[in-house]
Order: sequence, then structure tokens, then C-alpha cells
Amino acid sequence: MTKHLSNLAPYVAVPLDPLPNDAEALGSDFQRYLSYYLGRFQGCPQVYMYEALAYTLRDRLMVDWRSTWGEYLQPGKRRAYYMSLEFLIGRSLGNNLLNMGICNETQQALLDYCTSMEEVSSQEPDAGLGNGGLGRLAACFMDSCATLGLPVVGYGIRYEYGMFRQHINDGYQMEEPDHWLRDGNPWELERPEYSQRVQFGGHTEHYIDDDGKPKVRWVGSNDVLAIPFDMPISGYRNKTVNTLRLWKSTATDEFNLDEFNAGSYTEAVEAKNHAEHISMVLYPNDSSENGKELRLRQQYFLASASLKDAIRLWERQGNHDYSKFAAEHVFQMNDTHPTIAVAELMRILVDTKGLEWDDAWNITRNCMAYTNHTLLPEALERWSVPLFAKLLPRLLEIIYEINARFLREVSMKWPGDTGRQRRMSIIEEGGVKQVRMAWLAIVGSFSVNGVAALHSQLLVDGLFRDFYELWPEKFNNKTNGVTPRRWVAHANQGMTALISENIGEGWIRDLAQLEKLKPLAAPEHSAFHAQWRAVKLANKQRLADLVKKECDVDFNPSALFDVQVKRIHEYKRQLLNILHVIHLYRRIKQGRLENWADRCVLIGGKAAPGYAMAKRIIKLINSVAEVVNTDPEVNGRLKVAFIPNYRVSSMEIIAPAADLSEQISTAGKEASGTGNMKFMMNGALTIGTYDGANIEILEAVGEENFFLFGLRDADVAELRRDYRPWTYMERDDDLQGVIDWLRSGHFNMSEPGIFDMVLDALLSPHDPWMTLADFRSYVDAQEQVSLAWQDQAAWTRMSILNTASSGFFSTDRTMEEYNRDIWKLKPGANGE
Ligand code: 26W
Repeated sequence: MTKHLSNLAPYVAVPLDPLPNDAEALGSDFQRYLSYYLGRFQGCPQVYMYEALAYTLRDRLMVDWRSTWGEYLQPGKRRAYYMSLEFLIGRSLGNNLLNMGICNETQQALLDYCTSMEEVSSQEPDAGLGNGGLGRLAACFMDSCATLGLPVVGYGIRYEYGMFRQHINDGYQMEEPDHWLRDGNPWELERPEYSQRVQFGGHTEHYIDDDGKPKVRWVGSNDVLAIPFDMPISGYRNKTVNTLRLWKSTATDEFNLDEFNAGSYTEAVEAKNHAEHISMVLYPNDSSENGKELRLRQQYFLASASLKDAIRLWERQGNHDYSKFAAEHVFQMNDTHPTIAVAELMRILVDTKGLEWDDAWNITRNCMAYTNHTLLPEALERWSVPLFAKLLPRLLEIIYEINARFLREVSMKWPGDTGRQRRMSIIEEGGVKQVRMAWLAIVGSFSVNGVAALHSQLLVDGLFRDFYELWPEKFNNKTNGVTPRRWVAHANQGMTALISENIGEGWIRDLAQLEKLKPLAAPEHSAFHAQWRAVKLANKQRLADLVKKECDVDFNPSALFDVQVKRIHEYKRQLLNILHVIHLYRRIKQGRLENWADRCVLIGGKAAPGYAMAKRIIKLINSVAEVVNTDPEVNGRLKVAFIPNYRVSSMEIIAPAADLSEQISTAGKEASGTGNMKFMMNGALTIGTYDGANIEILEAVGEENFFLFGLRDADVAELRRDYRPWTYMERDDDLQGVIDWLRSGHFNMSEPGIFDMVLDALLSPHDPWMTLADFRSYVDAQEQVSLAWQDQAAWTRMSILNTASSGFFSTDRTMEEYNRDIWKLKPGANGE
């Protein structure tokens, strides 16, 4: 039965006594969980060891979790809420151990069980509640906010099924559901007492209330219940534990009762199923919206439950004066996905709290902030008006009202400019009218930001130009980052120890201190260089073992590890990479081995299940790999592997082992990229286009330590007007040769024609990604890479300089900027 709380006294956190963290206490709690809670014994499957350990640690997080909440619930305390349909958390065990600072004690405690940390950690399934960059960014943000002691709560959806598991079958991607919650999730805490009701469907009624005021009510709806599950987010050794609150959908109690009383048991169960569908599965599309009703349900479910929860918390502290609401709340919307929150907050304030429209609007536009993560037109969310009318009738009315008032403002500023009004309208006219979610987000927010300098500039120059002309002060840049705790201190323990021995441990909290490594890049520190190389070599051996296990391909750790891992998308140009691989293969076959560097090329990533071209690209990579890896003439000079099921936990092994990071998107298309930063921190050199955060990486490390190639975004825009890909072939024998080999069927002997679609796309004058235009420049840059690799001393120096220059790309810096410019929160006492 759902536990409801009503008429509660204001929340007061009674402090808990801390639990001891010595090996003995940890060991005995571990033993107690294993035996008395899980009913298992020494020698049981390792997964129970993981669970017992997770409970042991969660107990210890509880003390700080409670005191952190207590801190954040001080009267008048301003809080931020990060609303995101995705949080790509990965595993929590190792990260919590690191942040709590009890790795050694825990290792000690486990000795009696003849079990290694690595074995136990690997039992934890990845929490894959995200697609890629946007979802992982949200997880890195949570880590940094906790480390900085910022009062930020994450709101998301507790998908029963996360990102699908990818198998490779005969070179083709196969998707398998990821039931990550099957064995339960020991980190989460269910809090049914804070459930929220969310309405769908029904209709609106306009009426006059007792005071003679016109009012609206939303009636006849089918409601679902949102149940919160809290995940603790530990800060780095600072006694702060923040909260990620994930909502699960279920049927409301009376829904069941009605149906049961009518004697329709199966219908009642069906209704329950229907309600539970909302949080059942993460949509696996990144960068293309498909307008599915269930997705809109998810978005409203998250926005509505989260806003009601934040309001509940605030009212329970005795607050009822809504003129203070905006001063104490900020909601950061991660892309347009939760943007219906703008209209939902208006609905709550006007319909249920009885505020006047203008007052409600002032509050709303002073506490909402929006981050854009993509310029790709196919990724811009639009919802059809008829769908909106059916699912969220009251919200649609509110959006129309917001739009009418907004368009009046536009026409005051630009009288008679109907073209501009049409462009700026939140409702797009046409066959089926559409709600433009990005426009709603901009109109309803006080801050709009892009995620890298170039991206933010392109937004105000292009997509958002009209809005920028109206409200220039709203627009700002916040260059992304990644958390150095997970991506260096946890993932690369060898390098962490080496760095700390030389410059102390301060860098883990203050990544700018990596600058102190710069003097050590000088040639006279040859002992340090040797250690740096030894760490990289060990990491490469660990990756080689993984590649052997997953792909049955032998990677030689002394070869150059050339890595591209990210979602498979045409704009990210895995195709350009594979064209280069074919080029290298041709060189071997033709005996053109001048300045050769042995390479192991690793590619990984998931394709959206409905994205046929991306799936065919995966097949091509695997087909080329098969030919190259089995040709005796290649003789170890080149290896190619596609690593299946690329995810957070695989990146933890891949990033520390990479020598070369491939960031080769068509200029102007990758908003930022964050994998580029993980590689840089771990000492990889980048080969990249002038795009997204690559530009800032290049500026930080210097162009002599970066392999830049390709067209700039302005060149791409210019060339777009008259693009003739075949001309590049005619002028370049290498490109001609590569395309000829592809066309000849050399890589698909038993499946003729399967790569025709790839060739057609590359050779089309409409190819938006202009892969062939960048081929020569890419191949030349790759030759520079091979040359540089020959000089291992110089390479090591560049590798050290990359790590040393990566301080800016910590999400600690990103969060400090969000806080300085947008959130304006005071760090809690714990965070100082
Ligand atoms: C509506 C379907 C959909 C789903 C996800 C559309 C778009 C998305 C995201 C925008 C995809 C995404 O992850 N974008 C990435 O965000 C990262 C974090 O800011 C950036 O580093 C990447 O460049 C950007 O592609």
C-alpha cells in the first residue's frame, strides 16, 4: 500500500551517528548483509558480494545524506533542480568508494572472502539511463555539484529498461533489452510517502469561482502515480551526499479499486500495466525525435511530478508566499525534453495556487533555465497540436496563451514584421500544427545556454537569432566538462598515483592544478616520462585483454591505439575513420610503408535501432575488420576491432588506454563532445576538426600538440551551395582507390550490394556531412600522427601536456560557471 504523508511537521533532520569505516567494521557489516539479509555464504555467486558491499556502503552514506538534506532545507535556502530525461550513471560502487575515501579499508575487509575489488565491482550492472553525451553530462554534473556542496537535486525517470544492450551478430547490430533492475538496485531508496499524482487526457472546464473569478479546471483525466526512488550522489571526501530522485510510474489506488469493484480484475491489471508503461523504457534515439505519444507522456510525467515535489518540499517548510518562489528555486532543463515544465508550472500556479497570470508568468520565467545540446534540425523537438490536445488539454491552452502574449511583445518590437512573428511563434503553422519546444523553452526561461563556445555562437547567429535580437541578455555559453573523479581518479589509478606523487592530491578537487605537470614534460624528466609510458602501457594491456575477450582480436600494446567511441551517427563520421583504415590497408597491400606506425584501431558505439544508415556503418566497420585482421600480409601492422555494447563502464577501460582520440565530426555539427575531454585528461592526443569543444581543447593544449584537420564550419556552409564529392576522387588517387575497393565488393564478398547505400551517401551532392571533402586533409593529419608516434619521447611530452592542459574541462569548473551566472546558490556548510 502506498504510504501517504499528510499534515507533516516541517522537516527536521535529526543527526545520525556515523558508522565506523575501519576494515573490521566494514568486514563485519558486509558479513552481516551477506548472511542475514541476503542469506548467502562464502563461495556464493559474486553478485551477492557486490550487493552486500553496496548495502554496507549505503549505510555509511546515510549519515551525510541526511545532514546534507538538513542543510539544504534551511529556511530561505535557494536550491537548483536539474531536470533531465537521462542520467547515464554507469556503476556506483567504485565511484562511491573513491569519494568516501575507503578503498583500502574495503579491500582489506574483502580479503577474508578471497575476492578482489575488481571482481566484485564488475558485478554491478551499468545504470544506463541515457543515450550518450547529454545523459552522461547530467551524471558528471551531479558528481561535481556534490563535490562543490551545491544544493542541486537531480530529477529523472527510473526506467525499468535502460539503453539496450548491443550484440554483434555476423557484423550486424542486434538489440537486447537491458533489464538492469532485475536483481534490484541496492543504492536506491524508495520513498512512496512522497508520491505525486500526474494527470493525462480528460478535458478542461472554464467556470467562475466563489469570488467571481474566471477559473479553469482539468477534469475527467486518467491519472498515474509517480513514486520517487532516491539515489545518493556522494561528493569527493566532503561529507556531502546529494540526491538524484528518479520517478517510477504506477497506477493510482482508486484506479484499481474502481475496476476491481466492477468485477473486472483483468481490466484493472491492464490499467495498471498501462500506467507502468510510462517509466518502462528509455527511448534509444539520440538526435532524432520521432513524435511518439509515450515519449510526450514521459516528458510531462517527469516535469509534473518534479515540480509538484519541489513545491511540496517548499510548502512543507512553511512557505506559502509565492512572491518568494523564484528567489528560492531554479530549474535547469536539460535540452527541450523536460520543457513542458514551463507550462506545467504556470498551470500549477494559476489553476491550483490561484495566482494571477502575470504574477505566475513572472515567477516562471525567473526560475526556468534551458540548455541546448544540438543544432541538428532533426533533433529539434516538435509535438503535434492534436496529440497535445488529446494528452494534455490544459497545457495546450496555457501554451496558446503564453504564445499569444509573446507574439504581442514581438509585434510591439517589430511592428508589421509578420514573417518574424511566423518564425518566432511557439506554434508552427502548416498542415498539422506543431508546438516548437525549443521556442517554449526560450520564451519561458531567463537563461539559454549552449555547451561549447562555437556552439553557443552558432545558436545566436543562426537557430536562435530572432530571440537573441529580442533578449540578448538571456544567451550565454557554458562549455561542458567531465568529472575527473570517475574519469581519472577512478578509471586511471596508475596515472592518478603517479600524478599525486609528483604534484600532490589537490588536483582531484581542483583540476587546474594539473598545470603543475607542465615542467615535468621537459625532456630532462626522463624518469617521469618512463613512468608515464609504463602507466599507459599497463592501461593498454588491460584494454587489449578486453578487446581479446569481446572481439577476439589481438591488440599489441606497443602499437598506436587509435580510438573512436561514441554514438554511431553520420555527422560524427565513423565513415571517415573507416575510409582511412581502408587507405592504410591499401598501403600495406601496395607495400607503401614509408613512415609506418603500427596501429590498433578501435571503434565502438550504438546505433539507434531505427537508424538504418548507422547500422550499416557498423556492419561496414566489422566487415573491414574481418578482412584486415585475417589477411596474413597485414602481419600485425594494422588491427581493427569494433567493441560491442560500448557504455560507461567500457569507457573507464578505454579512455586510459587511448593514444589517439578521434573527434572528427563535420565542423559545426557536434555541439561540444565530452569523450574528447575524457581522452585528453587521460593523456591521449586528439585528431580533430574545428568543432565543438575540440576548439577549446586545441586552444588549451596548443596546436603543436593537437592534430587539426578539415573544413571549418563557415567553409562547410559555403561548400554546401555547390558540393561535388566526385571531384575529390578525381583529384586524389588514394581516395579513388579506397572507393574502388569498397565498390568492388572486396569487403562484402558474400553479401553483394550491402554497402551501396553507404557509397551513394558519400557520393551524393546532398551529403550534409561532406566526408569526401575532408578525406585528404584527414589522411595527411593521420600521417603526421604516424610520424609523431615514431618519436616516442616527443609523443610522451605531448601526452603529458595534454593531461596538464585539461584542467578547464572539469565539470567542477562548468558547475561553478552555471552557479556564478545562472543558479547563484550558496554552497552548503558541508561543501566548504
Ligand atoms: C528527441 C531525441 C533526442 C534525444 C537526445 C534529440 C537529441 C538528443 C541529444 C541532444 C543528444 C545528445 O546527447 N547531444 C550531445 O550532448 C552532449 C552534451 O552536451 C554534447 O557534448 C554533444 O556534442 C551532443 O551531441
